[in-house]
Amino acid sequence: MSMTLYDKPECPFCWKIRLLLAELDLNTEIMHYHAVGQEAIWQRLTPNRTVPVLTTPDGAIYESDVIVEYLEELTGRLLPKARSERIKARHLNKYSDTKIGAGLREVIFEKRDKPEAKWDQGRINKGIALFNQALPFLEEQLGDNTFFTHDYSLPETALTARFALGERYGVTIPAEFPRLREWFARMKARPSFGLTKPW
Ligand SMILES: N[C@@H](CCC(=O)N[C@@H](CS)C(=O)NCC(=O)O)C(=O)O
Repeated sequence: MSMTLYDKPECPFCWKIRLLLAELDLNTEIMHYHAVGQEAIWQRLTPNRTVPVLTTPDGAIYESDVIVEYLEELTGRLLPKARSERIKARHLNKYSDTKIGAGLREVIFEKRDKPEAKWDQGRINKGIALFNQALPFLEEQLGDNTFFTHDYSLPETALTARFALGERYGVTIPAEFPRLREWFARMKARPSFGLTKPW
């Protein structure tokens, strides 16, 4: 089956999908959305003008949550089997995009493409504080388990991409969250991380 992912390497939504595709071992062409000759094609595929966009034999999908559901329907291997665990996986995916994303966005948008002398340290500190406030819930949801649900699943892909982008911009998980730190180290050791990281 032929699929193409229109992608921006540092986009957390795209990285989540790249991780899913790598973990599911689905052979997909990865196309930078601004690659020569591709931008107009990508624009025709999405009314939102965002990435990721996945072209599939069933049509183009231009919302990452819809891509996730499609890949689950296709493979049945993406979400946990138990209904309660599926709810947890979906909730954590949303939590990653909203609560974890909110703090990181402040830091990344402030630091990206700006010389350090021009950084607004107040905005950066506010972002880090928001990020840190979102961590106790995740530490509690993880508990002593290897994964957030019984096996590697959607929360792993969503949170790995967010945490790794944060780390790239100097935001790390504080020592008071040891289980989360160990979990993140395990995620970075997986082949899918090396295969999909943008740098
Ligand atoms: N709700 C969308 C959000 C996607 C999104 O915001 N993508 C950003 C990059 S992270 C984007 O495409 N921005 C336009 C651009 O970078 O040109 C989804 O989940 O797919």
